[in-house]
Amino acid sequence: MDQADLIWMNGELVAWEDAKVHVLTHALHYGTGVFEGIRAYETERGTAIFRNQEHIERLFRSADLYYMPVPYTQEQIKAATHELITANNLPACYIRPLVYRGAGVMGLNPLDAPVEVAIAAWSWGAYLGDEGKTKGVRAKVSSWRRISGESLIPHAKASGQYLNSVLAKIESHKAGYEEGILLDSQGNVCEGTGENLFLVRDGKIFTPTETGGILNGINRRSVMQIAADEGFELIERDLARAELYLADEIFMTGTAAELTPIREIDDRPVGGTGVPGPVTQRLQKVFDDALHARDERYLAWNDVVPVRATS
Ligand code: PPE
Repeated sequence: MDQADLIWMNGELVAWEDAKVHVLTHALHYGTGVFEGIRAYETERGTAIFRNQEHIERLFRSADLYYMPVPYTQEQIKAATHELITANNLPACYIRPLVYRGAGVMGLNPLDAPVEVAIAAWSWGAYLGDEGKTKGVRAKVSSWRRISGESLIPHAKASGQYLNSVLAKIESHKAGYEEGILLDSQGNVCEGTGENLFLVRDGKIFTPTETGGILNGINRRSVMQIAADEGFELIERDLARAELYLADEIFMTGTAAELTPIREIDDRPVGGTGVPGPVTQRLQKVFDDALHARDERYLAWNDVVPVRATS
């Protein structure tokens, strides 16, 4: 990975190589952490963090769902993201806030373990490759089902829950695909290992509902807003696996992946040709403009860092 100079750890900026934890950190043993993935873009207004407030709100909600009181306010975390970007002089970056149970208590009751917070930032290119973003990726329906609300809290972005995504990602890579698509416990289409999923059929856009155990992505909601503003009909409903094969277009959204088309699903070229279709291309263009503060309609989504990065 592309290292930066400093990491924000419990209120201090420390050198990247000194941002360490004890091996008895509770989260390391039991997955008791929650995190966010946020991107900041180089824009004409300076470095702009995309929907920073919404990500910080979700971080706090995830922490609350797992009984972790965050020892900072949302305003302090937001100020920390600005401070970190400025201190590292990053014009564009991926930001990873992590709230976790630290060391001091062993066993499954973590309530007496300290809650710690770290925020790292580094530059991270196209998550599924540059070619993936333009031409689309090859995906495979995973044999692993997405975690369900019967055992965990799919709405939370919690560290331990990602073992589910890790299994699906490894399986898809070993089989020669770039991404795995997980069905939910009912067998309906759910999402990618780190992305929400949309499909287009006869000009209409479809995406799974929140009750199916998806992580309700911030980019999912952004693209839904853009689709509505662009006059597309968008329907949230359960989607059968076969609808992936019948789709004219399929794409995924996520902070890391941004908007990435799927060109092949289970070895079938999407829409017959595998070439990203017009709806995907239109949404990708407007979304990219929104990310880079180029679209007047969405400027409220761009949280501009007050100090400009110098090159
Ligand atoms: N589902 C999952 C399971 C998920 O991890 C993400 C984000 C999304 C949907 C999309 O959410 P949003 O980013 O709010 O639109 N995945 C993050 C982690 C990726 C990683 O490899 O780490 C991300 O994109 O930052």
